[in-house]
Amino acid sequence: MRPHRLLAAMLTAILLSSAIKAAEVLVEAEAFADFGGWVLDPQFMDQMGSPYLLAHGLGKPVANAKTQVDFPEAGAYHVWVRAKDWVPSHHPGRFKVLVDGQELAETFGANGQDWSWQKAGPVEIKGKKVALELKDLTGFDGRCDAIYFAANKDAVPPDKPDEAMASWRRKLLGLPETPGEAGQFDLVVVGGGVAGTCAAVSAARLGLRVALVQERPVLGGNGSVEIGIGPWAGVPTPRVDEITSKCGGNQPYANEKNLRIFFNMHACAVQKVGTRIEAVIATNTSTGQQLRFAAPLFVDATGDGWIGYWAGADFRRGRESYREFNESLAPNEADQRTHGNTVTFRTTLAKEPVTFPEVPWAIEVSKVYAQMANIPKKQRDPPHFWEYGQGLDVLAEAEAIP
Ligand SMILES: Cc1cc2nc3c(=O)[nH]c(=O)nc-3n(C[C@H](O)[C@H](O)[C@H](O)COP(=O)(O)OP(=O)(O)OC[C@H]3O[C@@H](n4cnc5c(N)ncnc54)[C@H](O)[C@@H]3O)c2cc1C
Ligand SMILES: [Ca+2]
Repeated sequence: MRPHRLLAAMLTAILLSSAIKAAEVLVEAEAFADFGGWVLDPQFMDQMGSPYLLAHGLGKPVANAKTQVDFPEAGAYHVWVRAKDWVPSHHPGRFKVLVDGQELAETFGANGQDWSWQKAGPVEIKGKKVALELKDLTGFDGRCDAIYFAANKDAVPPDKPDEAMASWRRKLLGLPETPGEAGQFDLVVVGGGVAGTCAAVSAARLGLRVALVQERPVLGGNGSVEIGIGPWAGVPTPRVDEITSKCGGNQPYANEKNLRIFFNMHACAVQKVGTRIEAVIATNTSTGQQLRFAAPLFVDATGDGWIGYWAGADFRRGRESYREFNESLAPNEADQRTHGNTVTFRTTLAKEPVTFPEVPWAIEVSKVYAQMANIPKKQRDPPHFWEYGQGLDVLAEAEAIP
């Protein structure tokens, strides 16, 4: 063999071996083909970095989530699972991972940490098609973000939910760094609650080409079938009712020729020229695919002012001092407090006594509910919900407000 051919062959061998060494596979839990009894939760992707699967079984372990994944090579891989131990004192959200039917020895959601990668394995991957399963052990809200397999034993997945982690995910998932173009619109409405839906439908009927970007699979926001707090004005609102009455399904407004609804798309950033918003970037909550929505006009109907915030608009939150607007009921000093979240629950009367699982980590309802004792009886709502989280940041700490 001539020297340069030998060199080329050696180089190829080195490159091949490093390619095999570097073999790595990222599986997003939200991309599982069959969620079983787990549910997709994309609510906190801006805070913790990605949608995840949640095992919400009210104390009964939910059915396994299952999928099949293509591997580049058979061989030994080190496994990492990103999970959250949501009550470190009790580890209620524990789960297992099965690789080709074999349960890994490690238990996840029990390492005493917030969102973190937990190392497991190594595992021997025998073929190029690998079956994965998430097995819930408790029915108490186990959370799995992703599973990472690396042939290189020194590979460590990024822990901080920042742009570097997002870019690492895109690379491993084979997604482009630059978002695809969603199309050109006259108006982009972000958020498909009552406000966004009414704005989008009205604008489309007035002749604008409208994109409605909604992170959930249905419209309606707080008033949707998912939450159930419909709009109520105390006076008839037939035009709003006509629009919101269609919010339940996933194919509403098929006949509005100027309106395109993009479901399961979570807006996550804006692009600006000077002080003007040029486009909104949104991420698909199952595939991670990103789209760019360009328009001369945008409506921020996210309910929390996210688009304005990302664009750098002035904002304020919390309560101002009574001195600012001369309001007698406002506090002496300004603070960061906001309205908490409402926890709604439904009860039915059983015919005979029923057992209730032990939940030693739960907040005692009687204590919290007792806070309402100061409110005159007539003004109290019926006892089917209470509010929690007033002392917390309802955006940054939303996951701590179950
Ligand atoms: C407990 C409770 C009781 C209430 N009672 C009443 C009442 O009796 N009468 C009444 O009129 N009002 C009531 N309201 C208020 C009413 O629900 C809200 O004012 C109304 O829902 C606000 O509508 P919205 O469209 O602005 O926001 P939302 O309903 O919050 O909708 C925002 C939508 O935007 C989506 N979204 C958010 N961020 C993004 C993003 N980054 N990308 C894509 N989509 C995004 C959300 O998923 C949501 O679907 C109540 C609210 C609560 C919480
Ligand atoms: Ca994920």
